[in-house]
Amino acid sequence: MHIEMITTHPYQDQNPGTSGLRKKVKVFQQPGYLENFVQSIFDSLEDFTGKTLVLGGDGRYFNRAAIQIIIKIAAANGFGELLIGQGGLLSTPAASHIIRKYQAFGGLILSASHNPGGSEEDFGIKYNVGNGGPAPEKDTAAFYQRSQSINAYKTIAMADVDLDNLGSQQIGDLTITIIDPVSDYAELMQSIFDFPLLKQSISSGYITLLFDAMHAITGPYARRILVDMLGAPAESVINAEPLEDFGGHHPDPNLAHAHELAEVMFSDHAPTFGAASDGDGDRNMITGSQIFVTPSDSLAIMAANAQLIPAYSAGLSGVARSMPTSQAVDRVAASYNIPCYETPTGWKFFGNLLDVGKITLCGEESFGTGSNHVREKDGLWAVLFWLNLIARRRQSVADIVHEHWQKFGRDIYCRHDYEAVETPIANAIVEHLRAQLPTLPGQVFGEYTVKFADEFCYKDSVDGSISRNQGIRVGFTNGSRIVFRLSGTGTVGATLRIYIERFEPDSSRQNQDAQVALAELIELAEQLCEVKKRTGRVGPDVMT
Ligand code: G16
Repeated sequence: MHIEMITTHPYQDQNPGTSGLRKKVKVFQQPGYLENFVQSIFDSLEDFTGKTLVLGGDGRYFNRAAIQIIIKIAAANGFGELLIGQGGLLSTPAASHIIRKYQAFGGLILSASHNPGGSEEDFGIKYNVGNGGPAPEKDTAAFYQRSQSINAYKTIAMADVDLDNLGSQQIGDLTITIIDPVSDYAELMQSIFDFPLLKQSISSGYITLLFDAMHAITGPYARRILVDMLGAPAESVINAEPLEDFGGHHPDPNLAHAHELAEVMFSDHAPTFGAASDGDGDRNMITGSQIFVTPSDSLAIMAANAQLIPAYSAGLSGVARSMPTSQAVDRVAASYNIPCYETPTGWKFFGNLLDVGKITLCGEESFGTGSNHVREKDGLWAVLFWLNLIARRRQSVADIVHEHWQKFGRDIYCRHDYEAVETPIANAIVEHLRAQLPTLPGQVFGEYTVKFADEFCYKDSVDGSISRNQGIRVGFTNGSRIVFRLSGTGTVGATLRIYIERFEPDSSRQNQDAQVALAELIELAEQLCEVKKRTGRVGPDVMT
């Protein structure tokens, strides 16, 4: 194996965001761009010679080409084995599981998640560490720092690897194994949930379902698990073929983008249960006949019912949510007397808590829920969790949600996104908010009195690391909150996210439309941040 050193020059923009490096495909196609970033990762890691690297992606445009480039760089850098999903495919949760199961050194996952794909759209790459989870901030900071001074990367001259046939081949000291991307993951799901009960509930017609794979990675996983293993009719999985451009759509599981599913679920022929997942299979949207379950409520309901699922029957050690996620799960934790942790946005912040067993379940408002079974959020796991719940409780999704609200109260919640805002304007909005923080406490706005106003700073209770500037919070004396933060996953300009919530204990007032119930707070959010005024927009681009 002849190692070549290729001279390169640094790119200034390789600072990973909330979840890896995400850019337009054209940016990644620049000479040496992907190569630099991968070499920067390897240069920042230690002691991997002869060890195993997991490699796969969501199948979007540039996935296959990127995998061939990475294989050669990994070979030149001394990895001993590459485990690659057949066709270059691996969902993010499956990659996390495979890293853990085969005790790999780490993995590279190629995805820009829910962002659109295609030659003019987005691509992404992230490194996951040996626990199967996203690299922590100290690692991503090291990757970025290395990328700023890199002047050469290592590669080898070799023919492209056949990604489509299962099996192993030897290139010098490197073993390359093409693995079935689904089977290990399907086996894991079978070990967590009550598959015989699910099979029976589906075959008896008690549960009917519709899963929208959005032409992204979960198609093959959903077909194997829901159709082949659990016996759901083939037409229960729609848009199941992974496509390089996701059929021209955003593979983003929300009511706006998963509209085909949404139309059915709110029609008079809706099945019992409907769900969708995103580009790389880690997000989930849960719906029932005539009802959409917010991700924050979904997390709380899962926590409240976890003992009905075989893998969690002994109860939960604790739960966690990202800061902007609603406080619904906090109420469940308080009533079960288990700890509830509040972390910054980004799945990587759950890793330590899961590793030391402080939490069993965790989730985010951004359509992510997961548990200690892997170190990523997991779309199909959430789907199976809900199916198992429906089968055990013998209740509709709507009844499960309404009963939960009656018992714990409802945290009425919404998120407004202003996308592709010019970066200087977005930064000025944040500065404007920051400037108000000292004077907001005590101020009264209608029925809302500000209790606290701050910028969220997180101290990891396991390793003591501190993450500052994780979003601006304005909390009110009645428990309501408005949170402002800039997204770390966009590729154009800046996305301002505004998260709004209000607690409603009165069951006669819990069935209100969220936008209506939160109208006063939405208005107040504009008063505080002036996003409409400063951008000239009339409203948010996306409301979830
Ligand atoms: C990623 C992260 C999540 C985060 C989400 C939104 O999800 O893994 O932890 O909540 O981005 O982040 P932001 O608000 O910064 O855009 P995914 O599904 O895009 O990988």
